Amino acid sequence: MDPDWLPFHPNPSRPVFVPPPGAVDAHCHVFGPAAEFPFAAQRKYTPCDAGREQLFALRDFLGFDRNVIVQATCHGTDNRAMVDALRHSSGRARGVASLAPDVSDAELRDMHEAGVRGTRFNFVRRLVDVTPHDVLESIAARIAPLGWHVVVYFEAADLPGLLGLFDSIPTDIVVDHMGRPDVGEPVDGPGFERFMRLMQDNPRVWSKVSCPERLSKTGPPAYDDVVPFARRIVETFPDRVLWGTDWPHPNMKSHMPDDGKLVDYVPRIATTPDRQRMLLVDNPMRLYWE
Ligand code: 0GY
Repeated sequence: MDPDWLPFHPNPSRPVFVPPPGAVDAHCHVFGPAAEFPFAAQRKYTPCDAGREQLFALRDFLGFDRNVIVQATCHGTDNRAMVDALRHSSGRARGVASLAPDVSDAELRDMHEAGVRGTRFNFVRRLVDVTPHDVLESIAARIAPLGWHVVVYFEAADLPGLLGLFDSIPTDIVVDHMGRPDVGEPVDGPGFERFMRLMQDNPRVWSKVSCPERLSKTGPPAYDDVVPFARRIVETFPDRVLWGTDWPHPNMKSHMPDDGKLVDYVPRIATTPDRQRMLLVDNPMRLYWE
């Protein structure tokens, strides 16, 4: 574990907000345990262990029914820890894999059978080395026939350079953490407008309205400055939004969020029972379980 690594919250509070029945935590990870599932040689960080039992216990404690487990970069393209978690979830978890360009059809079929429904393209340079766009296009073409989608993670400043790639992707595209807006700028400023336009122009683009803890400058537990951004997306595109805890919160250096408080953030961005049900149940079920 890196010397400055912050382990996940050992004792999160019980949320006041009760998620609707069938709620899905649509962005979370497993790390190892390293003794069973070693981290990748090319990783940019070495986290604490955070295995499937701990994830499933948190799911139950927070009042959620299901998880979408996203392959974390510390495991590279070795998806075994994530797939193992899916196989032990009794059908209550789906996965998003990181794929090497030479992944075989048999490996893709195995992953599909375990519950993988997407691949992640990561453009955040502190997390991964650059992969050429033509390689990513060929991976997108491989997973499209399986009915999978592409999850993308990028910094707001990099969006203009990615638009051509996004246009070429034949599947749904799910953007992590609202494209990481600078929440010090106005919600109707040019940076966030560019992201809103991406969703407006391309009906296949979805957004996770997760991770206020990563974006906030005003800080925990309320993350007030992120609320207008997330609420704007939820209200404009209610059927293309997802939410997740991001447990076990890789690379949080300023503080470790209390997962219960993160759940209490949900009704502030999805302010009616209808919107909450779409965000937490209908949308993730359509994308990952249908
Ligand atoms: C997140 C965010 C981060 C890390 C990863 O796969 C990862 O390592 O996604 C980050 O450091 O911003 O969504 O978990």
